[in-house]
Amino acid sequence: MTSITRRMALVTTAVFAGVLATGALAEGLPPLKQKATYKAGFAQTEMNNPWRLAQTASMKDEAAKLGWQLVYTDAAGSAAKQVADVNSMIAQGVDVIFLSPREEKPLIPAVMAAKKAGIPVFLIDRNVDQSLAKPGVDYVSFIGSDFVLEGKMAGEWLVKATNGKANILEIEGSTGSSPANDRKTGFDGVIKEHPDMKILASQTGNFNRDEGRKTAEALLQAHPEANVIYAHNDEMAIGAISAIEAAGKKPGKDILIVSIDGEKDGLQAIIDGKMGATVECNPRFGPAAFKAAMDYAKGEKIPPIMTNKDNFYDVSNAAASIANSY
Ligand code: GYE
Repeated sequence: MTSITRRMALVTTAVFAGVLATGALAEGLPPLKQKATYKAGFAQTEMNNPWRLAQTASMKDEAAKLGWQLVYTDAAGSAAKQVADVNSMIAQGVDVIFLSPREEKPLIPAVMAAKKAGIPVFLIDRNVDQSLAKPGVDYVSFIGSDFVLEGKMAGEWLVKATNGKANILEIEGSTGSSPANDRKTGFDGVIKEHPDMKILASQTGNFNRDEGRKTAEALLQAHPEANVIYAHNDEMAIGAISAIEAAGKKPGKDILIVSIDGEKDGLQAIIDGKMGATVECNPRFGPAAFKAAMDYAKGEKIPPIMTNKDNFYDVSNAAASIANSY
């Protein structure tokens, strides 16, 4: 190394260290200054189920605990409204945005607009299409569950519970959302490896109890040979239980049910023998989300993907876990 290149290397290191100190990382992520308190935005997708209520409560509680101002919006199930909500947060000059993108593609412009406005974004719980907006580049990080793994765990439980023989109806989450896409990928991948397990039909129930009930009702009528329902969340599984009972069949006996979330009603259905198992998906994001933002402001390197560890519930632990559920 000549003395000039050595000096250039030193300068580069110093500049890099300087950038880190203000909280911006490589590749053009907006910085976050270290301050005593912040104005943060939280753009929620909808508030129509216990999972969402628990998530919002966790975010609001953590903001209050830290003394941060929270600009909270509820997109009421509309991706277009959620884009407008993020744009309004940008206009209000929030320091940082926590976003649960309702769907993978329609929220890309919102992520890009925040980046352009110099506001760091943390995606919590749901992701966007990572070929169009990249963690660590366009947004700081995705914090949430591994949805492919959740689907895989549900599938593996079902293989054991049915000895690899099943006629399955799949009730999908909201179309275009990352948990619906990935929970399908993970589950269907396991089922494909078992020639005596068939997915007879797969249709959305929009992560919603009543829509799940209606979808289950239609699918049960069309496929009387079905003996399993895999629902992408507990709310739709509970809806499916009503549909099964209305059809004069016994949930948990005539039709086995497996789902995802671990909400109180889901665990109760396991205790009651109506549901076989549910994979946990933890909605309590507050502590991890706000800590990630503060670490980012300190200049710490934030992993582009931070995966929550999820539990698994069946008859062996549902009763012991219900008190801590939501
Ligand atoms: O499973 C469901 C909710 O995005 C992971 O959305 C979340 C899912 C959760 O409405 O109940």
